[in-house]
Amino acid sequence: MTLTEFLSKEQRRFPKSTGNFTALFTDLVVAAKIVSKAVNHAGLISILGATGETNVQGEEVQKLDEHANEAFVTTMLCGGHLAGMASEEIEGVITIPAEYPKGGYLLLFDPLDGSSNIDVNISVGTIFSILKAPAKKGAVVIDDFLQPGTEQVCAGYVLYGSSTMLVYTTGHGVHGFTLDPTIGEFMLSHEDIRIPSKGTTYSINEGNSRNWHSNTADYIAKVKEDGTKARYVGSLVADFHRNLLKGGVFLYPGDKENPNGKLRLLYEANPLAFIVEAAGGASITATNGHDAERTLDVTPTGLHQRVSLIIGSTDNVEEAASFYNK
Ligand code: P6P
Repeated sequence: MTLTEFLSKEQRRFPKSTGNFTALFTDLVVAAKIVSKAVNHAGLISILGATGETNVQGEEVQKLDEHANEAFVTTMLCGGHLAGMASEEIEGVITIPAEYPKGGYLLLFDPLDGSSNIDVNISVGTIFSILKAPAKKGAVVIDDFLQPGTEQVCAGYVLYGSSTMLVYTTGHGVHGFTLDPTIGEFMLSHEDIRIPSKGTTYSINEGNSRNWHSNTADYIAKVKEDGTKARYVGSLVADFHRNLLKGGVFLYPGDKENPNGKLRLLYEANPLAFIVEAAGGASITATNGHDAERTLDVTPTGLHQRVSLIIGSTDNVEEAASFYNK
């Protein structure tokens, strides 16, 4: 079954649906295919390497970052389904120009997460989140995007790896599609993904251990004692996807140097938390290094705010939470 057929089938489950979401998602898939082609050909069309500029995060912008951001912004701008967008690469909100119709959704995305891995051919990904736009006149403002993760209507990611996969949920199951480049269609390959309740893998950057709070250090000592395997790609979508399919827990906790960790709430933590809960898993955010809180319940205060993230199989996340709530 193609993704197009799957979307039509899903839409028929909701008789009152207008087709706007399906059309929006179809535009998103076009952007994903454009980025997939660029990522898979990067080495050949010499767009590898950095542009020499830095983005709003102060990170070196890779040419592919720019290309991916452009692909999503230009593909999504004129479809008439969005009231606005927010991208990791852009400081403020991306408003819809007057010449285009506006729609009722907000799209937030990290166009190419893990881009520092591009030049060494390690998997990278796009992460996206879709919210309902507040019913109001006039251009959207940052506050319109500051909705808790429970408000998401859709979340997903594209993994540009040995194959290109798109995984998404609208809260009714998590479904994975693999791109068949010979026909340019995403084909249903993983219907109704369920994350194992307990995994035997943990993912964390041990290089940060000198800055860990004692609760993180104690939890990691425990998982090591239990013989849990360490797997860390350093590319969020790749680490998350492996744990989603095989079970396990990923941690990017806050520490003494970076109290809120590194990952972004609105377009990294929230979409992945929405996906993992829809697949039967769990996601917490240990604010100020302890007091574990459900990621989706965090009240956002900024478009690019960082949060600590502990996400994956329910049993593993619950065990981690017990260390953070001590
Ligand atoms: P570190 C990549 O830059 C990224 O944003 C995520 O994809 C990844 O999980 C994390 O940062 C890796 O960070 O500090 O371990 O290199």
